[in-house]
Amino acid sequence: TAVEETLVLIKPDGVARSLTGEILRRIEAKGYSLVDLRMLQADRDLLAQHYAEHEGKPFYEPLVEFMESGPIVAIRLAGNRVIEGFRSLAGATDPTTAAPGTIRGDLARDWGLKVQQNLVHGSDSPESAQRELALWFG
Ligand code: DAT
Ligand code: MG
Repeated sequence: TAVEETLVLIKPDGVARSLTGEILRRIEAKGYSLVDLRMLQADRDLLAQHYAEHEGKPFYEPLVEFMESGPIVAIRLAGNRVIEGFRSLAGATDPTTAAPGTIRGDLARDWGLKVQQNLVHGSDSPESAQRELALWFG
């Protein structure tokens, strides 16, 4: 069977805070393979498709506005069990309670905003990974 792939995004807060290198370092040090990588400014249409599952939730609008606010680094990442493994590296959604040792736990915090600025996105299932990789990498 083919090696698993996932979509990782370094969100606008990660790029703005110059944490791109630190985040890539952690991913590479863990042993996953960078297959493709691009920096882009996401438009609303792409973000609406990416976050379709969250439409209508209270944090949806602030989330899309935040994701539109600056450049994003999109990564096609490969490795056995990389979907689960990257989410483990990233830590819990809420950076305040994300475990120390994780990207979010070590490098992100609550800024008192309506949306969690938690540095990274990782696909949550094989189905999501396929769908999201097609959106961001075509
Ligand atoms: P994850 O990014 O850990 O997969 P998710 O898919 O549930 O989390 O949510 C997508 C993003 O939306 C998340 O990274 C940050 C934001 N978010 C989620 N739940 C939130 C909440 N209760 N309050 C504010 N922002 C939230
Ligand atoms: Mg998610």
